[in-house]
Amino acid sequence: MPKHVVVGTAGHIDHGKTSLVKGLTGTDTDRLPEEKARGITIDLGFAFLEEPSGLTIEIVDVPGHERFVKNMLAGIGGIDLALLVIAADEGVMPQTREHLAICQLLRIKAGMVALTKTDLADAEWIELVKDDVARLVEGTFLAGCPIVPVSVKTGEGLPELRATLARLAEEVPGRGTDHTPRLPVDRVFTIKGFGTVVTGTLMAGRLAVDDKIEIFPRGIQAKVRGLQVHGHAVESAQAGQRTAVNLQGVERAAVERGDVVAPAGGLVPTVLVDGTLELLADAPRPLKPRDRVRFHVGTQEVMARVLLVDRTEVTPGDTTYGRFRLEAAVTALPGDRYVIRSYSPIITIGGGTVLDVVPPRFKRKGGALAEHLRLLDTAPAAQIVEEHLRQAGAAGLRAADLRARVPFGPERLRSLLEELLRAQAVTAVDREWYVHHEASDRLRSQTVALLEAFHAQHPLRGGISREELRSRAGHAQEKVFAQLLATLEGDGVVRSERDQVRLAAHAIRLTADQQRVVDGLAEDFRRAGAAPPGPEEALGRLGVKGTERHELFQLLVADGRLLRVKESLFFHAAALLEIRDKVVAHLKEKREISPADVKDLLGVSRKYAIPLMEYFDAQRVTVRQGEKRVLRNP
Ligand SMILES: Nc1nc2c(ncn2[C@@H]2O[C@H](COP(=O)(O)OP(=O)(O)O)[C@@H](O)[C@H]2O)c(=O)[nH]1
Ligand SMILES: [Mg+2]
Repeated sequence: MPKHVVVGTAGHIDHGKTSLVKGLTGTDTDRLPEEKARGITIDLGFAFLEEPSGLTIEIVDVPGHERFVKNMLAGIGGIDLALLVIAADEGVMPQTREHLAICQLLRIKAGMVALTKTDLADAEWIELVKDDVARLVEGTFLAGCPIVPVSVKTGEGLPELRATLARLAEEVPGRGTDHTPRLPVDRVFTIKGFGTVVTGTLMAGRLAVDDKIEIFPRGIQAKVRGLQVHGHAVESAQAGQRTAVNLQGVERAAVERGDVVAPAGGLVPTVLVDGTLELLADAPRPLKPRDRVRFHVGTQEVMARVLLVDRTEVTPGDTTYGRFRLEAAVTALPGDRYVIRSYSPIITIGGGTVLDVVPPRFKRKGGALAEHLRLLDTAPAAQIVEEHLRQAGAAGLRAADLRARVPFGPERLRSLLEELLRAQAVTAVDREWYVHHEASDRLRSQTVALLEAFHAQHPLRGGISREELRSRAGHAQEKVFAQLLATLEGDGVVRSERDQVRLAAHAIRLTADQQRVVDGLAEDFRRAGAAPPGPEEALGRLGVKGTERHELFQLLVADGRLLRVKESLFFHAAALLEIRDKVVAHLKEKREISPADVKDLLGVSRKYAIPLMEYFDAQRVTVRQGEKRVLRNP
C-alpha cells in the first residue's frame, strides 16, 4: 500500500506558509476570492507532493491570523507532521507560540521548522533566530528538530527543505488498519449533477464506493456515491488521504464542517465528554468549574462548560481530569486529543485526551468518577473494556456499542473480550451481549431474593410471571434475563412452567383449614357439573368470604382444576371435559347444535349454554354458523 503522510503548516500570519506551500507544490492554497483580495489565508488550503518513492505528502495549509485559529484547529487534527513556519526577519511571534502549543496539545508526533524569508535577513541574524527557535521548541515534540532556512523568493534552501520533509515523512509509522474509518468533514460543497460533496482527511481505515455511512452527530444515513483523491475518481480511499466523498441523497444544508462521516452506527454522538485535562503553563488564569470554553475535537468546535472531577480549580501547568458539558453534540473516540480555548479572550488554554464519550452517572461527591477516569487513563486495555462493562451493569453492552466507546479497533476489542471471557470477568449472551460478572452475579442474587420475597408474601401462589419478575429485577435486559433464568433452571434453583417462575424449593403448604376449603371448592364444582356455582357463593358455602380473586380459589385456577369459561364463570376441569365429549358426540351424530340443543343435552339454562358454546368456539372445537355450531374438524 502506498503511504500517505499528512503535513500541516503552522505559524504566525505573513511568515510565508502559503508561499512556501506554493514553492514546494506549485499550488496556491489561497483559493477564496476574499483570500486573494486580502492576501491572507482565512480557511484551510490543500496541496500535495508526490515523492519518487511512491510516498504522497498531503499538505494542509492553515491560516495564521489569530481570528482564524478555529479554522487552523479544524485542519490540524489529523496531521502526522507539523511544518512550523517562522519568518527569519520577524522571529517568534504570538501565533508561532499558540500554534506550537496546539500541535503539542494534539500530540503531533514530529515535524520541523522552516525559517523563511532568509533573503530579508543577514547570516548573523539568522543564527540568532535559529537559537531563539531552538529554545522555543525545547521540551516540546519539536525539540532538536531540523530547522531549515529557506527563501521562496530566491529559491535558496527549498530543495533541502523538501528533502528534510520527505525524510521525516518516510519515518512516520504507517497508520494502523484496525480502526473504525472516520472522516472529519472540513469542507462541504455541491457539484452540479452530483450533489453534495464533503472533504476531509481520512483519519483511519478505508472508505469505499457504495459504503453505507452515517453523518455524525446528525444521524443522517447515506451511501458513498463516489470518491475522489487529488481530483481523480477512486474506488476506495485509505487512511491519511485527502478524500472527497460524494454523498447520495444528502442535502448540502444537512452537513457542516465538524461533522464526521463513518460507517452507519459506528460512533456515538455525545454532549458529555470526560477526559484528561491539562491547562497550559501560560494560561492567563486558573480554570474553574462551570467556566465556559470552546471545545475543539476533530474538525468540530462547540461551546462547553467545564466540570472538575477532583478539585475546585486547575492552576496553569496542572493536569487533572475534567468533564465537558457540551452545548451541541460532538462525535469523538476515546484516545482522541482535544483543545480548549477560553471564551474571552479567545486564546488556547489547554486540552487533553478524550477518555469516555458515554460517561456513567456518578454522585457528584466522592472519588468514584476520578477512580473511573484514572482507570480509563492508565489501566491495561482489557481492564478498560472491563470497566465499561462494569459500569453498564446488568444491561450489558453489545460489542458494537463498546466499539464506539473504547480507544481500540474492532479486532483488538474482539480479542480483549475473548480474554475477559476466558478469565470469567464477563459473560456473553447470544455471543452478542456482554455483561460483567459482578452485574450478572448481582442480578442472579437479586432474582433469587425477589422469588423468595414473592413466595413469602404469596405462599399460596405457585409462582410469579416471568415478565413481572424481570420488571422487578430492574427491567433487566431481555436476553440477559432469559439466559439468567435458563442458568438458574439448569442449576436446579428455579423452575419455570409456562410463563410462571418459582424457586425449585417452593411448595404450596396449606393449613388444615385451607386444605378443607380447597378440597371443598373442588368437590362443589365437580358435583355441580354443567351448572357450577359462582365463586362467591361456593366460597360462602365453606364459610369463606371472597370472590374468584381469593387466593384459595386462585390456587385451583392456577393448578388447572378450575377453568375459566367467562368472567366469573368457572367449571371443574373434569366436568368441562365431559361436557365437551357430549357436545362433540352430539355433533358427530347431528352435524350441528343449537343453543336449545345444548340446554337440553346438559340440562342447563341459557346462562351456562351460551358461554359454553362461545368457549368451545374459542377453543377451536366448534365453528359458529348463524345461531348454530358445527364441528371445526369433522
Ligand atoms: N522576501 C520574501 N517574501 C516572502 C517570502 N515568502 C513569503 N513572502 C511574502 O510574505 C507575505 C506573506 O506570505 P504568505 O505566504 O501569505 O504568509 P502566510 O500568512 O504565513 O501564509 C507575502 O507578501 C509573500 O510574498 C520569502 O521567502 N521572501
Ligand atoms: Mg497563508
